[in-house]
Amino acid sequence: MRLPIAFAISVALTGVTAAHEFKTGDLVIDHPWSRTTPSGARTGAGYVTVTNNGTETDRLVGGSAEISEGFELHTSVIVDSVAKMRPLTNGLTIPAGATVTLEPGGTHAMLTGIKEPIQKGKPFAGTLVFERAGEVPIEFMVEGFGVRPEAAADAHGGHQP
Ligand SMILES: [Cu+2]
Repeated sequence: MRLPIAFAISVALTGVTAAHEFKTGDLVIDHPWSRTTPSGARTGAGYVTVTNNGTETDRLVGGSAEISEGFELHTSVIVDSVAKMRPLTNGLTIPAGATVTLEPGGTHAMLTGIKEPIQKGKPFAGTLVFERAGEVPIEFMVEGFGVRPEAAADAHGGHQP
């Protein structure tokens, strides 16, 4: 009786994904998420996957989060084997037919001036702003810091807003 169990799991996973996906025009915004921050932290980070199903390039140019004063797009670069952050002043290009992922250790949304620690299990509202698609309301889910192993390589701890 293995098949019915596998089927049930697959349905359950699909349900979770579908519940945390946002669409606007040709864009599919999948699983915006953030991580818990230690008390006293002034910055957090937002991650998301955006797929452009259209025929024209779009660009992620900004956004907001209800728990922070600022929202900046950053990319991480390695300089002399030290990870550093650089603002994406022209936004992030999302080519037609492409999927672009913001993730730990790479491009991310820096949430500056957070008003209280970001806590696991406490999702928060926000927006993403695209050049063509405009402003899209989303919700960030919050995962624990240990969820993703690559998180250890992320340089967020040393980042100053
Ligand atoms: Cu940053």
